[in-house]
Amino acid sequence: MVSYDELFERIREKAKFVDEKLFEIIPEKEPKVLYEAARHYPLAGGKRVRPFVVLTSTEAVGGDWRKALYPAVAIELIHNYSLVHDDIMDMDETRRGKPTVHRVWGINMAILAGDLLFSKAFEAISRAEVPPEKKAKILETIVLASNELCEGQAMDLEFENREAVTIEEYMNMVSGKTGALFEASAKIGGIVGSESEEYINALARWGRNVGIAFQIWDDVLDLIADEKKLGKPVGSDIRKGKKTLIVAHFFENADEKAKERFLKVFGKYAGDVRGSGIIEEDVKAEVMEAIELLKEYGSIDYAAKVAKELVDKANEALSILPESKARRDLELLANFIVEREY
Ligand code: GRG
Repeated sequence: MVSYDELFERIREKAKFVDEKLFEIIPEKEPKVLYEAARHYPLAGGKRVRPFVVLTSTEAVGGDWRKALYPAVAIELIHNYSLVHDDIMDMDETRRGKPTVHRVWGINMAILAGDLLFSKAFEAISRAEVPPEKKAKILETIVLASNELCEGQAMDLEFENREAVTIEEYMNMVSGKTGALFEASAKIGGIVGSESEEYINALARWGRNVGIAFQIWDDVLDLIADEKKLGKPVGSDIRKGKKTLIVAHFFENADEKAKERFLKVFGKYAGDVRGSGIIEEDVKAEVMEAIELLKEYGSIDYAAKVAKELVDKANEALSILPESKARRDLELLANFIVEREY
């Protein structure tokens, strides 16, 4: 197995430059409560993968990554904004190992902190040291990705009211919810560093496929990963009734009896079972049975295969770019996404 340590080191190195500009855009300022809430997730951590994709894409087309710093910050701000609002919609308790923004500051302030992060993204773009034509293209890319993010999120919310979704519906949802911002990250890096539409399109294709693979692999890990490495109980998506590619495949292939057995568990333990009279060990056993059903129909293997194929497709798109350390880093990152165990 390849060692990814050097790649992680480069992500951490670039993150320092990103964070310098990120906290310049969202400083400590009055009204204190608003800025504290807005700075909460950026301060709590995060891998800064999307900014790394922006900067490395600029390098991969022969550009100067420093010129891409403000656009990279804009992408991270949009990402953090979407997390704040997503956590409100899901009423999630923790994010990046800390209590969610709405839990600390209340829903109204969390909505506002999210709005601030969104508008700050456009302030970051306005500061980008690129010619006006490039700035216009960056702006268009961010706006179109934000539209798609909303559409993907809306589809995901709507899935909650359904018993099942098709593979096609899932792929459309995830393409917007996770693929669009990864595509925008790589594309914007390309715009900053190059005039070549061919290069920019290749990077965009890479980003979209990697983003989708990232989400699918996340869903696979929820079912197969080591609980300690993952930091959450195995099968938490089954407890919540999350419509993943795995579940979509199962519903398209399982017989009625198997579906019935699966539905007895799926989505039935969304909340904390403590104090409800339900025994955690029993829930665990039921969830394991549901996972066995998914295995029986090859649904987990199917999703893992789709994620790996998307990564291959992504890296193939990069083959038109000149060979470089930056291109290699993008390929490595894509490979890591479907090899990680957490
Ligand atoms: C942008 C206008 C606009 C609206 C947003 C709320 C919403 C609409 C969309 C939700 C999108 C969402 C939460 C997608 C999930 C993305 C995802 C895979 C998050 C986890 O990303 P990581 O692992 O997280 O990169 P870190 O913490 O490392 O940054």
